[in-house]
Amino acid sequence: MDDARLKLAVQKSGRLTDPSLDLLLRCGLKISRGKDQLMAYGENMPLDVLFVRDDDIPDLVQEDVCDLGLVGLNVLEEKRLELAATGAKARFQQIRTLDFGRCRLSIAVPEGVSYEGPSSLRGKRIATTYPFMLARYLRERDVQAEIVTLSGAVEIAPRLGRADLICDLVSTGSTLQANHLREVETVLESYATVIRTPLELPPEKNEWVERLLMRIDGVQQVRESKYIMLHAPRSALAEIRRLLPGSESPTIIPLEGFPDKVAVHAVCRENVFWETLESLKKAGASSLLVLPVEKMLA
Ligand code: PRT
Ligand code: ZN
Repeated sequence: MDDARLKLAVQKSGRLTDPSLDLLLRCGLKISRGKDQLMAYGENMPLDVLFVRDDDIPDLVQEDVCDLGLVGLNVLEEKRLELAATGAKARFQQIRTLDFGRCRLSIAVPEGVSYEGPSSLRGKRIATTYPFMLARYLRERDVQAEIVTLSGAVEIAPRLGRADLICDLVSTGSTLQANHLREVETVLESYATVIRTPLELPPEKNEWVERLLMRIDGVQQVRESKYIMLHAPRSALAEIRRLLPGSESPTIIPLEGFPDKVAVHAVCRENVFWETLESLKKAGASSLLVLPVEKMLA
């Protein structure tokens, strides 16, 4: 491997793969990736992408095989606790929160089973693939229960008689519903993150890390941001500025032939909903136009 190039670990095939590659693409990275290849070469940045199982990403980064990794907070937290149990400390550093991979680690009970808070978990068998996080959750609530560690298919454990309830990742909730389970507690709110090696990198590599992070920030801001244009009576400007969601300093442009009117252009760092447009119109705005933002660099 070429040590002068950054190594970034990404999930090989799973829920984080497409959004991770999409993010890198939007950051301007061009990679050539053959099918089933473990590594892709960055053609226009000194950065290579390694495709691995998500569970391996924290170790690859803390063992300095990779400089950076994109991985779920759920995997990171579990790894941190697993290391802590052996007296070790996680060496990877979480440096960004990403806007995809959202899910929660939740406790769910079979439909029809009563639940009155964490004390209802006492003495129960709970199936999970996250034993360390579940153990911490129970410990913090002073609840003794049996943790049944599985490697997958947690949602069917109660039906198979292997557990009374489960602790698993949920996003839409449809898997729980299909398995007649009811979500009762959230153990962790999770999302994808960027992690990096604790090692100090040579200046050229570090510069690329900074550049990549700046682009990631830009991509994430842009996803939510909108460019809004409207006409407004000068007298309504204060109210209109107040209504523009998440915009700092709008540009005010005089309108030729209309001394009482101006054009307002602003970047809104939040989504602009129909309700906002309706409020703006009510405040006197007209000719409203909302455009997506393509790129942004602070
Ligand atoms: O092979 P590898 O180990 O790399 O993949 P994996 O099977 O461990 O992970 P994968 O691809 O399922 O998930 C990768 C990461 O995506 C997770 O670590 C989370 O950070 C994130 N993520 C986001 C999710 C979900 N949403 C999610 N819903 N991971 C898993 N699920 C599963 C959940 O376990 C359950 O089986 O989806 C099912 C529930 O989904 P809903 O939509 O029906 O609620
Ligand atoms: Zn995994």
